[in-house]
Amino acid sequence: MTRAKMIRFFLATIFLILIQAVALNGEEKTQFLLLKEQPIPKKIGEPDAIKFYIPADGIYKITYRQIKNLGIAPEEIDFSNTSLFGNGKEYPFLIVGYEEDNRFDKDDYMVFYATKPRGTYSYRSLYSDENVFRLEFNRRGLFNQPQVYHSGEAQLPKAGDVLRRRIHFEQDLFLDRFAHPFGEDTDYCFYIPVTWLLDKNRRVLNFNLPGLNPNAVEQTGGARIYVYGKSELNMPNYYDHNIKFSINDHPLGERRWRGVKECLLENFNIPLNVFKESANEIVFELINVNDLKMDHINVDWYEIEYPIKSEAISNALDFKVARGFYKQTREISIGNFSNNKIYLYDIGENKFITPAVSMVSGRNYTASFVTEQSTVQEYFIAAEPALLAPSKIKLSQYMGLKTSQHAAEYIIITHENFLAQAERLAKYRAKRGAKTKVIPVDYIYDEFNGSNIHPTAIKQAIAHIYNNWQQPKLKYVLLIGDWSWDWHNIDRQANPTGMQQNFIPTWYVPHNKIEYATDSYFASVDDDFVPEVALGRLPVKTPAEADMVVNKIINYEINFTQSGWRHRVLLTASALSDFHDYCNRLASDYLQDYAVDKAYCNVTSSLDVTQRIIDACNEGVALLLYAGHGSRYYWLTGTNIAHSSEELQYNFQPEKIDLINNPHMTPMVFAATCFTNNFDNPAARNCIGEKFLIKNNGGAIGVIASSSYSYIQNDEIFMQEMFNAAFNDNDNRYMGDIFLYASRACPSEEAVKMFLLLGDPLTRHGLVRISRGEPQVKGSQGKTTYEFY
Ligand SMILES: [Ca+2]
Ligand SMILES: [Ca+2]
Ligand SMILES: [Ca+2]
Ligand SMILES: [Ca+2]
Repeated sequence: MTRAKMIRFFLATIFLILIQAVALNGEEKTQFLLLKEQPIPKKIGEPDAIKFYIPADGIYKITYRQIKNLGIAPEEIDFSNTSLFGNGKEYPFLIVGYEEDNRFDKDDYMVFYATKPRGTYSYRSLYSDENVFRLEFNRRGLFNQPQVYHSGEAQLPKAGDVLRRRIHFEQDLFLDRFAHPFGEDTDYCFYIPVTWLLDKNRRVLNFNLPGLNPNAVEQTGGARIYVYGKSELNMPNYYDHNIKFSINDHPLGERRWRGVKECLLENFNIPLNVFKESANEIVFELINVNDLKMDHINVDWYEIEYPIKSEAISNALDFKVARGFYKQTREISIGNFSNNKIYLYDIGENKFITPAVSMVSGRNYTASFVTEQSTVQEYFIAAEPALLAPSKIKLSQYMGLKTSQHAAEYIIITHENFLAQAERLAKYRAKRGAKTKVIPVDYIYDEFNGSNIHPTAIKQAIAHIYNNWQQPKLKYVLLIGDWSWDWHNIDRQANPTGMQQNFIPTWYVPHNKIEYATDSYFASVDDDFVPEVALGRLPVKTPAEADMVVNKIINYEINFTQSGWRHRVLLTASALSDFHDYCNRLASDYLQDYAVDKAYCNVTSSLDVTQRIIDACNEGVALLLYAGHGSRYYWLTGTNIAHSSEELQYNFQPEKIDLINNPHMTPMVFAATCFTNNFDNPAARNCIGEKFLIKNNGGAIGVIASSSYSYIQNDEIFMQEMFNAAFNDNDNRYMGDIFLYASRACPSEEAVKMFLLLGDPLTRHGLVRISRGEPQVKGSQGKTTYEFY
């Protein structure tokens, strides 16, 4: 290909991908960039954009030094060929001090308006407290085009007392995953519960309304209240939820509804004299219908709209012009600024306006501009001292993930904290012939989601790689990093130190009024949950944990020649004959050529199954199956369903794994029970699956189990397919092969979604038939001559 041809080809590819990206998203709230112009193709490895991490709504200032610190010379940026993106759209930006000399030099700075993330249901995003705005290179944008609306000597009528603002009150003080709307980005972080329990049926929140203007033209204020019904009565003729709302003893209205469902109350006719500038009270009170006293509602957020004075509050003001002010050209003046560098942004029109600034007295400035709008317009104005700084500024590097020029059959998607470990594992795999690529997850967000964290970006990246990269086709995906459903670290009882647990997101699907984590979402390259690639996760939280697991994975394969343990299979079950029968069936159907050890609980026997698991692991076993009752913290290997902590100690708990010492003889663990792989629980204490995997030189090499509630029938079918894959099909040499086979063969969609592989899918499983004699691998201990490909 000639250079010109290559460029044309490259352009066409990028264009197609972008078209596809837009088309795929259809009507969804897409974060893909809507382009006005064809971008110039980017070079791999070059800085692609500057990323600004935005924690709050406001006008931001970026200094020369902040950009220089990234290793970029601000003087050399061609601002006529850059553009600012955020929230899936383009934003205007100014470079103050650019006009005089066409250079961004030392005392110059960049100014733009940006907003924090908002979810569909709340003002918070489920995945991040920060939004990312990107200054993208090689793309013409809305640079330095402020509209001067002020004539300076305009003899226009002055608009007084027509400004209003809205404050959104939302604090995420507790989690309630049993009562929230299902779907993408749903909010289960609530403000306060209102319930008959513990006399919490009347709850009061206080709020202030700074700048309240009692002399406003419009003598009303408004309120929006969003609550969520949690309880259900299931009684005919009764509503599940009955609540009334008031502000400062003024009733706002009542709401009655049924079901675990949201309810929005809106009232924009609240007399202005109800409100005070400070110490207002909003009251949420349950109504006692027929003395039932059974109702539980969670308050998510409320908003107050109120008239304000034409004065900045601490040098900034978000405001809109009142409805009664349509179609009149008037001058608006906002006073009380302590600095004359004032920036005014028109939110609806997405543009900066240059206001006229006049000094009232020594350090008191007023900014004026003209409105001639026919609809309500919202603005944000701020003077220099109130300009905000991003929480972080980073460079985005272009890796070319969306092109088709790479190839990998095995990719590791890692959080940047574990990059060194990911690269070490990838190097080991590559040495054995696997075409491998490490992708820091931020690169995926950069190229697929405008740099914002979202699981959909990971799914789209995997699908793109599967469909468009060169041969060999993608088959194995490893995610390195834990995730917790408590992104905001609210539940400090579960996670007292507040340690970070959110590295690589998972996907949530509803089940019995709660949600559970599924990674099959990522492994399916189309819209269903049936995987096309074998995907596993290492749910590690620290580089030390990542080191521990990566070392274990490598050492396990290097030490394969220690062979006796590889014939052994341990089947364990809790005290119910159904489980015993089922294990016996698996043994007779699949395990004729293996040394099978069975340890079943029985009410009449004193067999210590917990101890048998520990002993068998210490002696060496290639596969451990548990079938029975269980939770994240126990397999029910004691004789009764035990719930007190004393009874539980006879069961197999995560801490029992500390008693296992089995370096290089680490089994695969299959669990046909609930919650063994409930890795996304925010509790600092790891679940059984995590504990088995994250253990130095021992424990398990991989755990295939459910992240949530599961059912005996589904579990049985899934396990049967796992055994089919492991024992009947010689092509399934890797853990991921077994997991992928079972996930594709299992007819229960729910089981496919719930079962997760905690481990590296490209880890060779240890199982070897007795009849085959010694393991069919070349080399000797400590040598690295095995051929996995
Ligand atoms: Ca300059
Ligand atoms: Ca909330
Ligand atoms: Ca699929
Ligand atoms: Ca975890």
